[in-house]
Amino acid sequence: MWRVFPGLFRRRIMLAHFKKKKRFACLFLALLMLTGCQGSRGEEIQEEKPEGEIREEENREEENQEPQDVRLPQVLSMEDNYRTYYEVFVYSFFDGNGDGTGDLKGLVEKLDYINDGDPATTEDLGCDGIWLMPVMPSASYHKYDVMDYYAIDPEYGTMEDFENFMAECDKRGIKVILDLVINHSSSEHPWFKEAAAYLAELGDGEPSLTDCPYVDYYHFSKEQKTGYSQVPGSDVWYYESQFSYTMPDLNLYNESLREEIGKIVDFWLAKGVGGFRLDAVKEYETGADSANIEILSWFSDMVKGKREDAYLVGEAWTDISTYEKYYESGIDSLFNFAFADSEGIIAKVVKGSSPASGYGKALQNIEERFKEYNPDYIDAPFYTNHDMGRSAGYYSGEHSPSQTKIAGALNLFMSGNAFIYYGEELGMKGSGKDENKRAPMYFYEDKEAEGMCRGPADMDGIKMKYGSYESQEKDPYSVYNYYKKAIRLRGIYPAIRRGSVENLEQFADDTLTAFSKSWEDEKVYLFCNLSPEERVIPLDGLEGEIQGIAEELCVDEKVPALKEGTLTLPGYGIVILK
Ligand SMILES: [Ca+2]
Ligand SMILES: [Ca+2]
Ligand SMILES: [Ca+2]
Repeated sequence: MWRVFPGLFRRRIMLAHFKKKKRFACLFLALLMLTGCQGSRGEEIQEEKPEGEIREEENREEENQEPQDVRLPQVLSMEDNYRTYYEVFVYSFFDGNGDGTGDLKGLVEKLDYINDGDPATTEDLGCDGIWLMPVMPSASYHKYDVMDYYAIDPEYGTMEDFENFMAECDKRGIKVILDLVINHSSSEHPWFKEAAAYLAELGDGEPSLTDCPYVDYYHFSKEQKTGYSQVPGSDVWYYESQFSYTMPDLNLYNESLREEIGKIVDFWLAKGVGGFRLDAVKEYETGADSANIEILSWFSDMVKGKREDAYLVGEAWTDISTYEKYYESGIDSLFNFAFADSEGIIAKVVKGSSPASGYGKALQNIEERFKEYNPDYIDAPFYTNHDMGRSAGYYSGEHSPSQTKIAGALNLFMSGNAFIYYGEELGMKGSGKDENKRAPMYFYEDKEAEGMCRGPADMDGIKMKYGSYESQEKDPYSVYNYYKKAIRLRGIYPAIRRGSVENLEQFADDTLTAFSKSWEDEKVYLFCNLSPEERVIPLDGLEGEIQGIAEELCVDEKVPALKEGTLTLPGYGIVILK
């Protein structure tokens, strides 16, 4: 049977929510009175109803014994590997000691922004995972060239600061994965310095691994091959350095190095880290995918042997027909590049340069493809990262704010671990050189405000398109409040977070994508309108399957309606039917 009054249904849902959290209700109402009732529409019922009226409806609710469909976002056990990750560049996030550079103390100060640990509060984003970009000592500002795998870069703080950060994340149910860069080390790493000095001294002779075992930790050669640099002080020896001469490539087939990497993993797991993001896995052996798969297989088995629930995600920045094969290694996840960046599936369907119907189709298609290589794979969708231009710059014109929002949802409504790059939830800008993509987290308009970071030295001045967190937080229709609601919906519905997709081809067209997601006994139907115009959609064939509108995610005050089997969906609106 169709529900005639979706608005009423939504109110009931919110009341169910309200009843469940009676403990928090009084405090919440008091807070609302103090804050002038602002927030996202997710909480609108508590906001708009005077206390007396809520009581009245609550009683009616009890009489009716309506099913209580809606829950708070799930609090996951640390073992659970279907989360919402927030990618943090510590350098540009928040400065805890006033030197202008972000650090671990600053990050801890702003952890409540990411997750305050209370599922009943909605002042936080509600992410339950953090991908921490490299924090180990490094000669570069981005720290993707490690000088010591067992320490914290002094710019970011001390090991004690890190331990404190881990404890604070643990309190909040945030699983932390560490960026582990083992394709290469820094040319300042003692292993490399010792090996390079030994070879410079040796000249044209044959190196002895007894005299210097580190010679075999890297790829040294007397031949200057592509991607090789000259060993300092030697006119005989070269070393592989695919990214930069400051980043000598490690030889991941060396057994002693593998043992060392095992110790590094032990060290960080003992600190409470929940897993690793593996940098540049496609370059482990450049141009040799099967070797890379073999190395990943070794790494994955090694880590899982130490901790079964450790989560591993690899960065293989290439086309999907290549990185899907990397699932053969048994690694949990590979970043799903096909959906990311300015020319990925998400941006293309939002811009309209490819049909919206392709999104639902692609979701169903990737399941089949990835499963073929690893039935236990966990997708790792993301939309942008620190190597890509900020997504707010992908769209221009009057609909660009709506496009920026809905694209974020298309990432967050994908199954697996969805990743958000810091600041995307504010629609931050930044493109061109890498430094621009890593601008200071825009907490406040005032650049001099306490805790605001300076950002990378070579960064250009960046003109932001949307306001800072401080201003967006107050606007119910801001990019920030949209993202926050999308994250929350992801957390509430297991089918969204981990469900299997069935594309609903019969409803899809150039500007509409529709699909269902199922997980255990939950099935939700998502309709996404990727055009600025309202769409009227007869839901033929879904009679008996759908009770009504469970949730909406819309870009402005217009909300969807479902009446007598016909769905009305505002421009750039998403509806979740159940
Ligand atoms: Ca600092
Ligand atoms: Ca919360
Ligand atoms: Ca390599």
